[in-house]
Amino acid sequence: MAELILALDATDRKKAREIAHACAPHIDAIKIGYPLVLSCGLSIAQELAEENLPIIADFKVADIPNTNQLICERVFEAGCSAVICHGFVGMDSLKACVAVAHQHKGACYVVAEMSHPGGKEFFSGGIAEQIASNAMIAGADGIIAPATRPDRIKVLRGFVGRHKILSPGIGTQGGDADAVASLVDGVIVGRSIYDAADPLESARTYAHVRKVNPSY
Ligand code: NUP
Repeated sequence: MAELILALDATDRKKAREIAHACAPHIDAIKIGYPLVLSCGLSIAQELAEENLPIIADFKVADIPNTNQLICERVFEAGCSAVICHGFVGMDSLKACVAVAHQHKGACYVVAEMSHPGGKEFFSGGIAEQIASNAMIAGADGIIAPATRPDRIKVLRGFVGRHKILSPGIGTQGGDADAVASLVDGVIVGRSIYDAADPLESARTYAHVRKVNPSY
């Protein structure tokens, strides 16, 4: 079954909290990132945790190992249960994120290939495969792979086995939830829910992915 993960990139605290609260019964996790955290501060994680849902910090951490460690420590101290980091910075940087995540009994997901059109420029020619493979060697809990390219999800699945694949790019970016739900462990939806006239109703229309059985 694929989890439905709300990418809460709203930049207004009140609006973000209202959307999270309204959508909570239909989603499995809330993903926060720079738009919301730079608007409201990292303390928003604790506020959103009141919905009793895991909070995934999408900071695409991509620095030297020491800085990665410091960033991830702040993320987990703030109450997040997972962090998303980049893999292209190298195994040592990746391992620093995984170590902090696991010290806090949290999870670390690694961006293997990005969902936007420009994601094909550098995450290509075997690079995404290498990142996915390194993510597994580093002990990461899974990868991020593009819902805009289901064929690529299938390829990357071969490198991560039963580890989790979380997949953004649904709706506004053109990806089809129904085309990827059986291929992944988590479907990430942002604007199509939080920018909808009725976010609750939109979350409901995606909630069926939570009942789809895996085909891998
Ligand atoms: O490859 C990626 N694509 C992507 O869209 C990796 C990501 N982490 N994301 C994030 O997923 C992006 O930053 C945003 O928070 C969410 C997708 O949002 P939307 O396009 O559904 O609004």
